[in-house]
Amino acid sequence: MSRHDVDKSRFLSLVLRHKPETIGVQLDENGWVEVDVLLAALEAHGKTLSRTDLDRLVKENDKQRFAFNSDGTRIRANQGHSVEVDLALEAETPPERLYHGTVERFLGSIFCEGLIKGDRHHVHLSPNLETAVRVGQRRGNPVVLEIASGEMHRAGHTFWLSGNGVWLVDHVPPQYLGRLELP
Ligand code: HQG
Repeated sequence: MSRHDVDKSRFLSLVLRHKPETIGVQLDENGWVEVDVLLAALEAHGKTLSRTDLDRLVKENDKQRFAFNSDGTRIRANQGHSVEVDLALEAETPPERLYHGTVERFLGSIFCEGLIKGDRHHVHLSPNLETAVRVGQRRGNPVVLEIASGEMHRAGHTFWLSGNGVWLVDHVPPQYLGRLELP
């Protein structure tokens, strides 16, 4: 993906997850916005994007952050919102183990109160180690925590799977967390 596309993709994340008001659009209760409305608003705010550009950004996004509805008339972010939306995700049974990438300086607090969602709607968990390492690396030297997700699920915690393969939960209590030694 080109540098320009990364910038455009970041701006799209800002609009579709956090601040739709920056370009004066509104997300519906499930996070969708009409593509035509979005493109017109982008243009009106000096951020012109063609439909072809948008299709490419959605298709090539490294983490599949965005999705069109079935007939391609609406678009939303797959997850990661800070604005109130109901993604209407189905609860699902997670694999036995999931992973969370973080950094050393948060561990004291994490092992005390568990993983908390902070500004996001959910705690984000990765299906594999490699992804968790990448998530942790955004903040420094990565530390990966292994989550006993099977056990947690059997104990009654709800898990959702986002449209782009990120597992979501409300909270991970510390007893389900273990630090994984990275090679
Ligand atoms: C930490 C990106 C102290 C947590 C990524 C993390 C992911 C605690 C930070 C997605 C804590 C929150 C999500 C506690 C959790 N005490 N620190 N009790 N509980 N933390 O960005 O999981 O590019 O909100 O370890 O790739 O890092 O947005 O969550 O370090 O998929 O698509 O608090 O965001 O994807 O940070 O990242 P974040 P995250 P996108």
